[in-house]
Amino acid sequence: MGAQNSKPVHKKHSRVVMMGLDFSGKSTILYKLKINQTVETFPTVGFNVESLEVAKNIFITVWDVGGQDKLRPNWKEYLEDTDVLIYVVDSSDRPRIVDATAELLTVLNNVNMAGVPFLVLANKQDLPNALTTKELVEFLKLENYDDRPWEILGCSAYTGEGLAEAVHAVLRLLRRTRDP
Ligand SMILES: Nc1nc2c(ncn2[C@@H]2O[C@H](COP(=O)(O)OP(=O)(O)OP(=O)(O)O)[C@@H](O)[C@H]2O)c(=O)[nH]1
Ligand SMILES: [Mg+2]
Repeated sequence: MGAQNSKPVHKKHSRVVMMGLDFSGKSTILYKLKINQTVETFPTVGFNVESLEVAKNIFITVWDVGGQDKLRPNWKEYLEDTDVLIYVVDSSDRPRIVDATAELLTVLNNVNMAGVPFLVLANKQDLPNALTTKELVEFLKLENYDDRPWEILGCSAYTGEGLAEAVHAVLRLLRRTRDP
């Protein structure tokens, strides 16, 4: 059962797409969630996909799509039927925040993404120069997205900090997706 005032997740298998610039830590996050280990990753060409049981009998299928600039034109192929977008940001990569902002806008403007809720993961919070979530709300212009639910959370795929909260946030957002 969901919490009071929120409907239960309506599907047993939900589709979650994880995007973000290359090197932001998407694959590291995916495998930390899946096997609870920090694995050595290589830049993803194409995608990784894993199914996770996030609550009893509630599964999400997470599509982790390679983020190198030459691969970003392919992102649109993954968006159909998406229930929640996870957008991963390298919080220490200040020079590329502008790119991260533009790419997020492109994804959310896609016709398949109308009203789809999203979670921004401000990854690499273990690094000393990491931007805070408050700063990222501003840089990513998140307040502009008043047409859908969204959340932002800090995390570190290295330490695992924030990842349990991230899963809870995805569950919350899934309860707020449009009715099928
Ligand atoms: N310090 C720190 N480094 C991290 C963290 N998460 C990932 N990394 C490192 O960041 C680099 C990129 O991680 P990946 O998971 O391969 O990044 P990606 O977003 O999947 O990249 P693409 O597949 O090219 O889109 C790797 O060297 C990771 O070890 C983190 O939380 N903290
Ligand atoms: Mg990857």
